[in-house]
Amino acid sequence: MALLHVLQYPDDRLHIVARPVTRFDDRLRTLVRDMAQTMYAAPGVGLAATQVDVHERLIVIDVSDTHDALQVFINPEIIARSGEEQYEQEGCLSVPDVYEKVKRSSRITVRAQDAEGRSFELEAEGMLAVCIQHEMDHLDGKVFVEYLSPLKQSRILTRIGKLRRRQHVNA
Ligand code: K1U
Ligand code: ZN
Repeated sequence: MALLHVLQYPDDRLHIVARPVTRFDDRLRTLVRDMAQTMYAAPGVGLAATQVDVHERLIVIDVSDTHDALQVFINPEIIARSGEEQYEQEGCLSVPDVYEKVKRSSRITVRAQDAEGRSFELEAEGMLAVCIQHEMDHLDGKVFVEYLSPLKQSRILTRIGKLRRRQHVNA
């Protein structure tokens, strides 16, 4: 198993639209394992392949308190949305230390495949629904801060720039 490098915003590679997974082979299962290990180590509750510079439609999620309920979604599609849209606080391993509210569907039905290529459907609400929508945005090249106002986005970019310069000086 291996820890993968997580791309940091702003990085143009975070805007690449991922292509469908077509081969359900050992390479894919190794990628799933490495992504899960990277997510748990971060720590985070989700990770999209885009964030580790692999532009294929694959996400891993574990929103359990016990970190033992890994969910893998390959070629995920939202096939139904219901309930009110709600603002929930989000974070992102590609945008460290930024937590902002984003409006999302409160209840979704997802169709996806598992690591063996078997198709399944799942209804999700709460944190799982938020996380699936956030990770699926990554597969479409969208980072959650892009839902925020231009002013907030520019403040975030300024803050990230200052942090990077400080890290560079201290390196
Ligand atoms: O970068 C990512 O896409 C992962 C992201 C997922 C997410 C979190 C919250 C709302 C929407 C999507 C994270 O995991 S950020 C880190 C985080 O939220 C967390 C870290 C440790 C414990 C609990 C949560
Ligand atoms: Zn993210």
